Amino acid sequence: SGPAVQVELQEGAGVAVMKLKSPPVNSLSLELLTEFTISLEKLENDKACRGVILTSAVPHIFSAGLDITEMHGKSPEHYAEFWKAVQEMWLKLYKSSLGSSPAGGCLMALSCDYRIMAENPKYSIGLNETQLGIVAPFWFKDALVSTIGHRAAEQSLQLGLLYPASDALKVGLVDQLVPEERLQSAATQVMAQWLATPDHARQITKSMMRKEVVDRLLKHRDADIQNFVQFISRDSIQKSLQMYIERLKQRKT
Ligand code: CO8
Repeated sequence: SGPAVQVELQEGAGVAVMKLKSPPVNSLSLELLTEFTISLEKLENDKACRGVILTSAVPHIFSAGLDITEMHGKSPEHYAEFWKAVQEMWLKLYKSSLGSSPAGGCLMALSCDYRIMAENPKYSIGLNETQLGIVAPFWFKDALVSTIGHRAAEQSLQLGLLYPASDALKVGLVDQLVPEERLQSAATQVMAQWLATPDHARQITKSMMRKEVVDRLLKHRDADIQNFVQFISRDSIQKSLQMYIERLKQRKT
């Protein structure tokens, strides 16, 4: 099937483009998460790379979020392993010293420095966990609050809102809307602006801004895994997920 994360490093510009390529919907499986984290780590250690643009190689979609099948009908050991990989990916991306400009998606997008979304009312972004009968963990919540503020986050999380592009811009969940065919060029433009700031000053500032949120997960990492495994293993939660998966399949005509 080939790599699910394509990486192209533009040496001259010092910018790498990472593309998720796991059709049909780039759902974040254990395998994809692991591959993503390793690829990002490589770029972090590459002196030639100063910024990352995160996007998708699958048309019309950035990512469907976590792979629901990794959270359904599996063993507690599997849930723990999966959740650890989700934490790992988030910590790597959220703390990344590299600048990033993704094109949509939410969990990963919230970890980036700047979000550009395709201007299409059919596309939406949000943390919709409650719609699945599950609860976004505190560090997802923290990242959302940091981005759109407490009041909007409260509403967004309780209702599990998926914002269409124009609403996402209004609430501040994304920074810019562009026609789909201009995503790449817009990302390159924004990246140039971010990279015009001296790296060390930008990196220290970013780390200062994000430190509290990162430290909170680092401090409670194991408890967070236990919590996830316990929660996701409940019969009632497994039933909710089962129903959601069935509804997804029925949606097809
Ligand atoms: N995981 C696994 N499989 C998925 C997912 C997913 N997230 N999303 C879609 N699929 C599957 C579909 O079931 C379908 O499978 P099949 O072909 O076997 O029927 C296939 O991918 C294609 O999907 P669609 O036909 O629906 O494709 P469309 O292009 O019509 O729509 C969408 C794409 C809009 C992305 C749509 O698939 C969708 O809405 N998916 C659900 C997205 C979602 O709700 N994600 C949230 C996941 S939960 C999460 O990320 C955070 C959990 C935090 C943990 C909480 C702690 C307890």
